[in-house]
Amino acid sequence: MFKQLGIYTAVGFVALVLLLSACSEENTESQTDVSPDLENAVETAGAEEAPEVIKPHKGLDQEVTPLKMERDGSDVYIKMTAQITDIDIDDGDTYKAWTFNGEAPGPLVVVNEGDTIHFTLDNMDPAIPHSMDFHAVHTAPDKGYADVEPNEDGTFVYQASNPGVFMYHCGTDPVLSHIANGMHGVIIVQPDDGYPTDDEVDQEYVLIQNEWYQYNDLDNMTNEEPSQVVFSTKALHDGQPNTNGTVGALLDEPLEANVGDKVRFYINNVGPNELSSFHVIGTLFDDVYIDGNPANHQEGMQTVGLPASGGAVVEFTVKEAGTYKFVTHQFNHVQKGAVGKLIVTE
Ligand SMILES: [Cu+2]
Repeated sequence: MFKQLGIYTAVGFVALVLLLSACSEENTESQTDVSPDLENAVETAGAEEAPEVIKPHKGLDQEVTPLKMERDGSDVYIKMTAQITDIDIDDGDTYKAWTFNGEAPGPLVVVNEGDTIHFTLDNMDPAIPHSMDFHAVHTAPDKGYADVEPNEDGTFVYQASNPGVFMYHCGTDPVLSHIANGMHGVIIVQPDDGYPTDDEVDQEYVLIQNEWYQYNDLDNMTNEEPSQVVFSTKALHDGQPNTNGTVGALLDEPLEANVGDKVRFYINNVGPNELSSFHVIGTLFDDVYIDGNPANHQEGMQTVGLPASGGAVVEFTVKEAGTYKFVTHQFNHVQKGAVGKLIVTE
């Protein structure tokens, strides 16, 4: 309590110093007049506020665990892990992420409409509980999304009765910490009768938008702008790239198509906080299925709005060779990394 008060007092001092210096641009004396005590307070505030790796996570970097999935008729048995794994989120910026299976976003899950999911979460985190909230299912959340304690596992059963491109995330309190630290991903529930445009599609990819904040800093996650906003892709077909949410990931490993192709993106904005205004520069979407449900068919859209956790299937035709960048049209987020490219060749 007193320690917290100390931090707030120190933060207050910092704010005061900043305010004073801003208010008196020409009066540089006021900056040089800062007393040694105040300088110490500034340093202390910086040190106290430094984002912290929680103790049992220090030095922990658990290897990526492949997703396990087996099918028996319409019963699918999915096993995933909660684990602590270093993720490169930017050049020289490694984040000791809380993850599913060591990826952030977590691995892509694809099931069919009507499947019964038997889901097991193996919590390899030695310190804190985790859980799984699939947006694709109906369940009593206190049971179906219940916490799994450290070094234990839990199994949950539910049905994927709606088609779509859904978010999944850890739902353990505080949810914001768990999502923003990396515990999010996408589950695609393939529609029974497919999409009306299935026959027209030549290339299809999965894209996910997410944000990063200061490390494990709930106050920053709650009150501040994201440090990075990024796109990643998850391999839907063999040979496709599979990336984490790293700045530049889809500039370094661009998606590919040929002139005349109809391209489909399964997209989801896993947030946790920001909206996405998804747009592909140089084309517009012939067909859009909001949340990936064939019933939500729209045509001729320039930009598709994705609320936090919202998904869509978007389809467009590339008529000329070139480099087509995809962005969120909230360009402040492009400055923070939310851009990738599709290279179209003859
Ligand atoms: Cu969690």
